[in-house]
Amino acid sequence: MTARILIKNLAALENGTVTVSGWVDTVRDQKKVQFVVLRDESGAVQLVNPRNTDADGVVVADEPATTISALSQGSFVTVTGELKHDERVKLGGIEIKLATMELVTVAIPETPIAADSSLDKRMDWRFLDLRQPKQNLIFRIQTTFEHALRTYWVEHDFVELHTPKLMASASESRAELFEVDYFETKAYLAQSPQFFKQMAQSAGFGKVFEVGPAFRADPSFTSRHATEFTSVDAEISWIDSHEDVMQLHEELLVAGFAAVKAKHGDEVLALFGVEVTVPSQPFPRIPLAEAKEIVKSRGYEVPRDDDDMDPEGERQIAAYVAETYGHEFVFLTDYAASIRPFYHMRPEGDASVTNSYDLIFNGTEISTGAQREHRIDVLVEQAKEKGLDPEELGGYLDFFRYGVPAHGGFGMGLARVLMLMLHQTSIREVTFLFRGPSRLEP
Ligand code: AMO
Repeated sequence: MTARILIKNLAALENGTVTVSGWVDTVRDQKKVQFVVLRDESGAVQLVNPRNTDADGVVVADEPATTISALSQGSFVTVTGELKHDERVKLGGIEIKLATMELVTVAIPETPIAADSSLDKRMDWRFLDLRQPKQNLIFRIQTTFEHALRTYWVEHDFVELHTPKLMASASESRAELFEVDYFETKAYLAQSPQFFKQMAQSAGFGKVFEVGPAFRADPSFTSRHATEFTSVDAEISWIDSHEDVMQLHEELLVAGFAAVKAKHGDEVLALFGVEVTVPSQPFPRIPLAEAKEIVKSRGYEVPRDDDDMDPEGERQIAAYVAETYGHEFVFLTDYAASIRPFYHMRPEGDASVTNSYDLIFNGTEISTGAQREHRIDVLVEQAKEKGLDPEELGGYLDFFRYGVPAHGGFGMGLARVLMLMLHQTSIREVTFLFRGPSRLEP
C-alpha cells in the first residue's frame, strides 16, 4: 500500500513530498493554473497545478493538466505532490503542488442529489449524501458517544448482552409487532431486550447493558419513529427505587456528552451551529401530574383523556425546564399504570401510578425507565389486569419464581439522542440507513 496520508494530518507535516487519496470536491480549471479541492474521510485540501507553457508561452496539454480538466466531481484519485504551508490558502493554510495524479475511479458527472434535494431523495442516495462532512461527523459522534457509555459500563462492572432478536412472543405489547415466518411456526422481531435483560437479573448478572436493534411495526411517518432502531438498554439489580435507575442514566449521559464535547465540540459548533452542553446533575425530576399542571399554566392543555404526555406537552415542559433550571433534560416520573406495561412496579398503596419515568431531552422523549415488579403474585395480577394470558408469558414469569433481586432499568433510542443533541429535525438524518413503513432500501 502507498504511504497515503490522511488529509487531517497534513497540517502537522513539514513542507515536502506527500501522497493523498480522496474524492474530487471541486475543480477550478483556469488558463494558467488549475485548483482541485480533494476530500477524504478526515478533511479537505487544495491541490494546485500551474500549467506548463511551451517556448511561445502557449499552454501545453500535458499531465496531470489533461486529467484534471476532465475530472468529474466525486471521482476518486490518488495524488503525489509537494506539500506547502501558505497562510494565504483559505482551506487550512496548506496546499499540494501536484506532480502526479492517478484516476482510480471515475464518477458519473451528473450527480443524482444536490444540497437542496428532498430528504427522501437524499435517503435514496445515502452513500453520496453521507460524503458530506456534516453527515460524516454524525457517525463519528455516535461512535464517541457509544464508546463513552461502554467505557462507563465496563468500568462499573456491567456485563454486555447480545439478546436474540427472533422471539416466540411479544416483548413489549402485541401492538407494533413484526411477525415473520419461522419454519413451521411464527416468530416475532424483538421490540426491546426487555425480557432478557430482566432474565439476566434472575441469572445473577447484577448489572447488564446492550446496544442493539429493536423493531416496531409502527406505521406512522413521524420525525422520531423508525421501524428498526438502535436501542441502548441497561438493567441493574439491588435497587431501592427507580431513583437509582435515574442516577445511573444521568451518569451515563454525562459521560457520553462530555466525551462528545471534548472530541467534537468545535466541529459540532462549526458544522451544526450547536453548542454541546454537558448536562449538570441531578437532572430535574417532575411527576407527570405536576408537569401537566405546569404545561396548563403555560396555556397548553394535554387532551383530557390522555394519561400520557403528548409531543406538544413534552415541548412545553422542556421549555419550562430550560427557562427555570437552564437544563436540556427532564425526568417525568410517576406515569399512570394505565399507560405503562404490566412489568412496571407500582408504589405501595397507590396502584394507579408506576415507579417509572420518561426522559425528555430538548422537548422529545428519548427514554423510558422503571423499577420492575419482581414479586410473582403481583406481577401475574398486573399482567391479567392488562389482558395478558399468563400462559403466554410462561417463560418470562418463571424468572420470578426462583428468587430474583429488586431491579430496574431503561431503554433509550440512540438516534433520538443524536437527533436532539445536533438539533436535527428528523431521525432519518442521524440514522445510517433509516427503516420506515415505506423504506427498506438502500
Ligand atoms: P419504550 O417503548 O418507551 O420502552 O422505548 C424506549 C425508547 O426507545 C426509543 N424508541 C424508538 N426510537 C425510534 N423509533 C421507534 N419506533 C421507537 N420506539 C421506541 C425511544 C424510547 O424512549 N422496554 C422499555 C424500556 C425499559 O423500560 O427498559 C421500552 O422499550 O427513545
